[in-house]
Amino acid sequence: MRCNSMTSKVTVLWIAGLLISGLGVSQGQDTAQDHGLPLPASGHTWKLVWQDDFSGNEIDTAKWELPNNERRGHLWRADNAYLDKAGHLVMETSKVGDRFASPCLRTRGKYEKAFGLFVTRCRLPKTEGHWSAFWLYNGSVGKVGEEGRDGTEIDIMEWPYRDGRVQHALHWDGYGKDHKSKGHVSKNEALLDGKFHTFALAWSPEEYVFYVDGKETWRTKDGGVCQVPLYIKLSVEIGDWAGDITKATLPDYFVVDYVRVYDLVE
Ligand SMILES: [Ca+2]
Repeated sequence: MRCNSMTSKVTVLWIAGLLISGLGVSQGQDTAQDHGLPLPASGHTWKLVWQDDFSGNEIDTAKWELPNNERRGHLWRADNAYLDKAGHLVMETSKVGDRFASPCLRTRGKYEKAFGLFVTRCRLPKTEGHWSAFWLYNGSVGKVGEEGRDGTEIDIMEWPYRDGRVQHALHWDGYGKDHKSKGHVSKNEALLDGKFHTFALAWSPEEYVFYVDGKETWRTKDGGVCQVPLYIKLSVEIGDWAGDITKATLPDYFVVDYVRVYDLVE
């Protein structure tokens, strides 16, 4: 299947190349942006330092912790996450008994890092009532003072809408009376095509830059920029922000091809 698909793709590219070669358009260049990576600063490259491509038979618990707990009126349930044995993590939202359940994966205590390029390639869920997220967090977000420098929740991708809008957000100084946040919503109707897309954050000591499919969507220094390590989270939340889960067509799936972390090196 894959070979046939590749063959036909090559054939299409070859024919397309014949058709437009007279216009001087080059074909087949494999650039960083094809993989959803923003271009590094001149003279630098992105060095891969951590990844999970979900190619095994079971979720690698040396990398990920999967909680089983109550979560805002629904369940975070480890059994709702599994590998499809075709290289993808499947995060399923479903009804289990009389409860709605979804999964969360986090690298807490296993991999925590400050700064770098954090990327996921994933296929977004379709039905209402739940939202997928790719984010960075640790308990230091609760420290009040120092703005977000001593801990910031960084939401690289949140998908509560079903019209192509995607949110990036920052939260710091806890979640009580001192809570502060900034966010940015961009719209890209291509995200509704049911295919895989990439979401990335380039986090340096000076700023955050967010990307959707390799294109910059938000650049900010809000909160003073977090200076401490955070762990990675992939999660599905159930709640009204995304609509009414009782009207959802379940199960629905958030499918993740990979998570990769890069350092910017000379
Ligand atoms: Ca703080």
